Order: sequence, then structure tokens, then C-alpha cells
Amino acid sequence: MSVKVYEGEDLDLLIEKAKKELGEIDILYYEVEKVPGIIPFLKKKKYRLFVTRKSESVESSQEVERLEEEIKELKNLLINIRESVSKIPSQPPVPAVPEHLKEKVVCSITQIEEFTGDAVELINLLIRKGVEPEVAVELVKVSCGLDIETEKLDLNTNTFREAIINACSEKLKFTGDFKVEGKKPRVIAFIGPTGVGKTTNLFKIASKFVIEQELKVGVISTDTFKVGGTQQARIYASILNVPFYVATDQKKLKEIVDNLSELDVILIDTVGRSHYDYFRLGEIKATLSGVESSLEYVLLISCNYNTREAMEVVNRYRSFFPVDYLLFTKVDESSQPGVIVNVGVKSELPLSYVSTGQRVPEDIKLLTPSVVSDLLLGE
Ligand SMILES: Nc1nc2c(ncn2[C@@H]2O[C@H](COP(=O)(O)OP(=O)(O)O)[C@@H](O)[C@H]2O)c(=O)[nH]1
Ligand SMILES: [Mg+2]
Repeated sequence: MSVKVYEGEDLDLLIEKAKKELGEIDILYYEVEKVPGIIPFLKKKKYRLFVTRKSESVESSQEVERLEEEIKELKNLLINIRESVSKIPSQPPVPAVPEHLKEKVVCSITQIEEFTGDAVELINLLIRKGVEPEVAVELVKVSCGLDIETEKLDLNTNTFREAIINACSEKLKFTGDFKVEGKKPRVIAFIGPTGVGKTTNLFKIASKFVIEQELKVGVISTDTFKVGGTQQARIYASILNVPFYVATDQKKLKEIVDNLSELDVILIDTVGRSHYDYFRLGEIKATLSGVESSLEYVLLISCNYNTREAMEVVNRYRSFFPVDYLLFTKVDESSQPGVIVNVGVKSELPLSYVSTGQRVPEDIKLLTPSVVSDLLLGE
């Protein structure tokens, strides 16, 4: 609000002048002063008029009202917060963070306080890559010894890479390269949520068997649901020159598998279903049940899932299928490859391959401790 002052000898003239200049006005105040004129006993009056524009004063009073309203709301909010806080049971005091850890601590102090030096740094690096704090602590512990000076655990390896490799070798299981040994044919079903990469990665694995191991491979698709599902698979199969079949039910699938007993490997592509859809997962289970006895199940998990989502997928699928191992996809799209380690540790399932892109067949890597270490260190 801006106040304007007018000075003159005639109050009415001053008001008129103010109205002319400002439009509608509010008179805030005026004062009169007697000043001596030419004739000493005839003092003149001098007026000082303080006015403001009417709209401004309205605006400002509205502003005051708005502010008062806000203050009222804030007061109520404060009362509510006080009430809720008073209902929370009192917590034990949080231990103070030691000075040397203040900058680096990203996992809870109770988990990290038994470590020092490089061990702390590695724990934090793993956490930044999506490894859960408890898992990171467990992994780093594998390569730690007691630092006599600080009486805390520190890395006893020369490099982080070495420490991660040791940890993965001890805490994770790996399938190693898929080979065909013993009973033939080896029958593997690819299961997992829609779009996770079952069809593309099935053909990457198929080409490993065909090109690298010169084995006889057949592919059966049960994915008659997804639009273009079998078409995409048919094209890959023809490029790879492997026989391709479509099975729509349990009886048909069994028939086809029985007829392919001469092959070394049979790969079964399944329809993608949401893991929330119990009924659909039941349908896949029913279709596969005809060949169940000889079947291996590889569950595909996208590295785009966070650990909670990934474990939910693992648990749902495991409640339907005896999952044998995991294959991770889309690691190229994720900045948190730690999900591989978390799920490997939590599910105790062996890790097979990791898909690193969309190209078939080259974008796939066998998971080993050293590949996991490369992924975590961003190499
Ligand atoms: N970026 C990336 N894309 C992938 C990867 N694996 C599969 N895809 C893509 O994910 C999409 C779905 O794959 P698809 O095999 O059809 O999934 P399905 O529904 O599980 O059979 C396709 O566009 C694939 O090219 C991967 O590792 N990285
Ligand atoms: Mg598919």
C-alpha cells in the first residue's frame, strides 16, 4: 500500500487534486499547521493530507484477511502435529554419528559402525548401486579383517573388485554356462512377467546352444496371447534355423515334447502374465504340467524393478513353479544393478545370465562373480 501526501492551504482543493490523480481515494489522515503570513496576526492554515488509492486499501485489507486465514490454518496444523507427536511412544536416543563417518554414512549407523576405512567406502559404493544396506554389510564382511588401531573391520583385499568377487563367490550361487550333460533333451521353460524379455532372451540362449555348442535345439511357444507373440518368435527361429512349434494346451505341449526326444535342448517360451494374476499363472502352470517332470524353470527378472518388486515377482512365481534359477534383463537400462545381488542373496536361487540390451543374440552375458563386480563398479 502506497501513501501519498498532498500539501496546500485549501483542504477541499487537496482532496479534489488527490481524486483527480488517484481516482477513488481513502483519506488516512490530515494535519493542519498555522504558518505566519505577511501580516503577523493573520496566520494562514497549511494542510497536509495523507491518502491512499481505494483499490489498494481494499487489496491490502483482502491480503490481511488472507494472511490471517493462513495463520489460523498454520495454528491448527501445529496443534494437530503436537497432538500426533504426543501420541508417538518415546524413542531411545539415536547414537551420535562419529565425526569421521559423517560425510559418508548412508546406511544406518548401527550397521556400519563396526567398519572403518575402505570397508566403509565400499559399503557406501554398493548401496549407491542399489545393494541393500544389510546385504552390502554382509558382502563386505567377507573380505574384512580387524584393524588393530581402530578395532574395527577393514578390507583385507587390495581392490574393491577383489572384495566384491570374494563376496559374490561366497554369498551367491551361479549356474555357469548352460551345457547339455546327462539326460537329453534338456527342457527349459522361460517364465516371468510380460515384457521382461522372455522371447528375446530365449533366442539369445538358443543361439548359444546352436552356434557355440553346435547342439540340436527346438523352440516351443505357448505365447498365443500376446499380439505378435508367436510371430516374433517364429522370425527368430527361422533366422537361427531351429524348429519352432506352438502349443496351446497341456496335451499339445506334451505331444510336441515327446516328438522332439532326439533334440539336445528344448526351450519353451511362455505367455507373459502379470504376477498379480493368479488365475493366469495357474493357466501357464496347467499347460506346462504335461511335461513337468523333465522341466527346468528359469525366471526372468528386470533390473528395472526395485528389490521389493523383484522379490514380489520371485515369491509369486515360486508359489506356482519350482523355479530353478534366475536370468536378469535390461541391466543396460538400470543404474541400480544391485538388485541382482539382493535378489540372489534373498532368494538363494542361482544366477544364470544377464541381458545387456536388445540385440539378439549378442546382448547377453553369463553371470559370474567377476561380471557382477564389473556391473557394480560400473566397468
Ligand atoms: N534395453 C533392453 N531391452 C530388452 C532387453 N531384453 C529384452 N528387451 C526388450 O524388451 C521388449 C520385450 O521383450 P520380449 O522378449 O518380447 O518380452 P516378453 O514379453 O517377456 O517375451 C523387447 O522390445 C525387447 O527387445 C534388455 O536386456 N535390454
Ligand atoms: Mg514373449
